Amino acid sequence: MAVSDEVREALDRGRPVVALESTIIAHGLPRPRNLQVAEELEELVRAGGAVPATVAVLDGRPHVGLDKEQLARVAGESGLRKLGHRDLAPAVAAGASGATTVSGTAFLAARAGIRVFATGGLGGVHREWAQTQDESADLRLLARVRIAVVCAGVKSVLDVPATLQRLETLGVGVLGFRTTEFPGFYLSSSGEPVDWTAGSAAEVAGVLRAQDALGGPPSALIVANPVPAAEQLDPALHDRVLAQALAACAREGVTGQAVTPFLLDHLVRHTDGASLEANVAAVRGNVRLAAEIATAYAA
Ligand code: PSU
Ligand code: MN
Repeated sequence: MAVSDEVREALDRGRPVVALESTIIAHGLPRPRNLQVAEELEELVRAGGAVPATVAVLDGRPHVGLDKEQLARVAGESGLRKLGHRDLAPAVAAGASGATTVSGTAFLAARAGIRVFATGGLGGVHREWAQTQDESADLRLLARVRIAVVCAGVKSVLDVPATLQRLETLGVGVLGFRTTEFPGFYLSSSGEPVDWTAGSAAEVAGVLRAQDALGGPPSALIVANPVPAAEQLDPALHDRVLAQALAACAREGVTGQAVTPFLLDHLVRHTDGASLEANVAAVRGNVRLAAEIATAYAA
């Protein structure tokens, strides 16, 4: 695993580091906007006083912390694979390149010693699970690594109550950030309650320290941070277009890894880009908060 010099030095000195995933860049956002967003997210981490560590696999080598050229490859290279945790070994052995999902990123970042990770929305239990058994590998992996994942909930294309239930079963903690309701990714709320709420980054850092002190088998902490109400997608538009997207997915027989990118892309195209703006707004907020949490934790 190649940990960049800057990230290595920060970790060695106990300075704050925030891991960022690359699937959202390579497969979740349209080009060329994706590269701008990738660069902006790294800048936001720096502005928050932390070091960004974007994670990806390049030519069979897992990287934690990318330079400008490597980031541009992730955003622009065609044929880049989508790598969950289980895909890492085959990709390394084959010398392949790919963007890492939440599960791939959380695994590599935790191995490097990073405690805080920011993304858009987690994967989870898909609607129609009873027929397809499609549950993102994100959930099980997060039950096994000690990392805080700052996200805007799980993507609203999923079955949110079922996903929350699975997180409970798997023993993954969920903390609402200044909210008592689980966020809805493009929407500020999913309408589902959360059991725990934190009011500040310092409070979240306190939970991380408590996890460290308790020890035992590691598990993640989901820090659920809503997109600001002013920047959310119009809920009526969201519900209407999502229903169409799910129908199109079923009609075109899209399955497996392709489902999430298909749905996200459908939403972007059929909301005139409004879902893209809500998605980017959510990720920005998560990255800012992650930098604050990493800073409070390092203090
Ligand atoms: N959040 C976004 N856009 C994305 C994803 C999350 O805003 O593209 C990605 C993440 O990498 C997540 C993955 O891990 O989608 C889940 O894919 P699947 O449902 O196939 O496990
Ligand atoms: Mn899946």
